Amino acid sequence: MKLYTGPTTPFGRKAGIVAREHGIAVEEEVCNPFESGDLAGLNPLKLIPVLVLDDGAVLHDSHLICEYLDSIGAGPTLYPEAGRWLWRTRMMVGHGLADASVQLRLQQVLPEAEQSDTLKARYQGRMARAVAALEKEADALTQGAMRMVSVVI
Ligand SMILES: N[C@@H](CCC(=O)N[C@@H](CS)C(=O)NCC(=O)O)C(=O)O
Repeated sequence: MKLYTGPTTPFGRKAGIVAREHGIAVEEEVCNPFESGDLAGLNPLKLIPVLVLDDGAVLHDSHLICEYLDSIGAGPTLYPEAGRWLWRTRMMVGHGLADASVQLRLQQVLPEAEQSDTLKARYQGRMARAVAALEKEADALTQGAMRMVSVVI
């Protein structure tokens, strides 16, 4: 199977980690979502990561890709039942942190006249609150069996 990903995407990185944790061979195809026209044919949202299975089926969004890889992987699941609503909520804080950092960077690379100070401040505030919240619980979240929350943060 082939994972369309990029050198700086936190979402593609997450999918690659899950594949490696489970010993699943995945060919990585580096793709720039801002340039590659082919990507829209695989994912109408034109976002990476995208996973193309050996039978040609296409999965997109890192949440779905990670759960799929976990479901076919060998070894312990990264989605254990114990405490799942709590740790999955914290995982979403980590995901939102990554998303805000991507959005902030997208603002910063726009021509200056097109950048929004309001949006940049909103993303920076979200990131600061997410880091502070995760920092408080970092030890508890990363102790014991490896779970997706550790992969994300
Ligand atoms: N919810 C999606 C987010 C994917 C996403 O935002 N990917 C970024 C790269 S980090 C992208 O492809 N951006 C292209 C764009 O914004 O046009 C996921 O978790 O896979």
